[in-house]
Amino acid sequence: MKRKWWHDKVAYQIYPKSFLDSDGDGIGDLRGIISKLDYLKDLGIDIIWLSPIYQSPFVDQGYDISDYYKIAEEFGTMEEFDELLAEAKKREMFILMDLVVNHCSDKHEWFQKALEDPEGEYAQYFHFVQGKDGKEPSNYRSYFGGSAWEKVPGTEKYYLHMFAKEQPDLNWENPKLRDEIYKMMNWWLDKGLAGFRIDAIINIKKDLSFPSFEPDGTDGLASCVKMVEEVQGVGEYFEDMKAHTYGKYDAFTVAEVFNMKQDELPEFIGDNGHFSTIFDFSAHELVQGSHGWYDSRPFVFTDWRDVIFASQKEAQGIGFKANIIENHDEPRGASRFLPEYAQNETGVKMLATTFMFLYGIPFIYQGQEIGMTNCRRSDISQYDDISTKDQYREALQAGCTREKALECCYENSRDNARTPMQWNGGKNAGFTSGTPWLALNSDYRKINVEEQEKRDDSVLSYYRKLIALKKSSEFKEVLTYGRFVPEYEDSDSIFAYHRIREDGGQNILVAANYGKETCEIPLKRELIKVLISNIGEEDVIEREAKKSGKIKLNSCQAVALEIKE
Ligand code: TEU
Repeated sequence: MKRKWWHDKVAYQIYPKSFLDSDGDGIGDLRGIISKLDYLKDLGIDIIWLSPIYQSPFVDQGYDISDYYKIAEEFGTMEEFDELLAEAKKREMFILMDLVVNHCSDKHEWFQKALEDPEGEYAQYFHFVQGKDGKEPSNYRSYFGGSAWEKVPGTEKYYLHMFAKEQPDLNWENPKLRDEIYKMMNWWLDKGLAGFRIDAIINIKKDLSFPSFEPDGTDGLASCVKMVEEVQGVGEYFEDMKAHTYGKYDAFTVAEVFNMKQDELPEFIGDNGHFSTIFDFSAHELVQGSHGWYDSRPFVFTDWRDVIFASQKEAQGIGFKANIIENHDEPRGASRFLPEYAQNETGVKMLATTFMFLYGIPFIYQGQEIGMTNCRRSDISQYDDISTKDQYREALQAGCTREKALECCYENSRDNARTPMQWNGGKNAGFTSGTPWLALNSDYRKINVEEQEKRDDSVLSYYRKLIALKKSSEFKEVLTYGRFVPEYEDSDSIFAYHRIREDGGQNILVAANYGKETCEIPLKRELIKVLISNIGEEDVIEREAKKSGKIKLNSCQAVALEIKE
């Protein structure tokens, strides 16, 4: 495997709308981000991914772009963006923008022109398709519910939108459209962007015959995902895009890829893959219900461990995956992946330990570093997210009570991750001096950055230690390139693995006890050093372990040990 500049980096996702508001309009902004670069540097962050900051009507919170060359007024100006790039560069940090090119906004000039002349040039930028027998061309359900087809006014045609109807899908079959996209990408790369996080990219390839599928719900529709799963040839688009854009730069790309076909991983993230890396969603897919949030599968520790281990082994020797606990589409990991008895600082640190040393590039989502949690709402009107509203409706239609439907939102809503960042225990958690666009999680008086800055035993301090260890000159090599080897798999409460240097130089054992009871694990090799523990003093643990040849792990304890090879 070729070594790349980004292999040993730690990344952080900013959701700009909820990060920090500098001008009191209740919406986070670029100036807020600039003012926190030192905070992120101090945490140990190298790469920052900004969720979309382009001009947008915000129907899907910026994932509906109406001008790819403009910064949303809410967030600031292009001058401020340039300042952000320059300030990041000064600190040797890298900025990624979100590239959303499966679709744009219905307010984008291209779509407006297409509506004006549905037979004209710009209609070819989209999928304007003749209806069948006065109905939609096929029975696709969009990701956000309802048909994926919307009538083009004044015609018998429909346009395709796999997400909201305000997010028309772009027609990648059209070389003119592709050229426009490539021109735009290069324009941003030339500005000094380090690369892109690439949104919903597997969706760009369509089967232009748009076949209908067997309905999979009571609405008589079939998920549009079926078409994505069946269609072949998306890789040709990726190669074309890469050759015309980021392939010419030393750029970093992290793609959001669901529904990859079997055995395609080398094509995606191998040495000459389409992308630098793709997110590992295996833990998130594990709990997904077959219909929606109301039939989500319960979280089972051993299944979770199994899918992560499988994913780690799959990537090894091929390329790097981007590891996540949460993002702006997922609930908080502190609420999802921890049993109730572990939903506290100790448990959150355990989860962080498990995550940080996995093989791959860790992506931390804003607020994860202080252990932010899911947020309870008492009525659906308190949610903003388009997908949450749809899933709530779905749950009611499937016969759930209002309480049960709300519980599903508490457990799954994308708004869980989108509540404002908790900077301090004061008014609006220091996020804004105005009215926040989305209500805060009421736990901010307890969980916030300022309080955790003061404590050496806080989640934040612990994250700093983990990252520093991962990047330390002594352990960087093993924790970046070391082989991943699962350990103690026969236990149903231990999450443990080794990272072993290929040259035999070092062996790190990471072990965490997710169970309720204390347990002891026999050390199969001689202990050299306890590198970190979320409970107790490292040197005390080390002394005891050296004496007994065992490591005692309390409930929710996690350690990283250096052992003899
Ligand atoms: O998400 C793509 C996607 O497939 C989502 O539908 C995902 O499965 C879902 O949000 C999980 O709850 C991306 C963005 O990350 C998301 O925020 C956007 O809404 C979506 O694309 C459309 O741009």
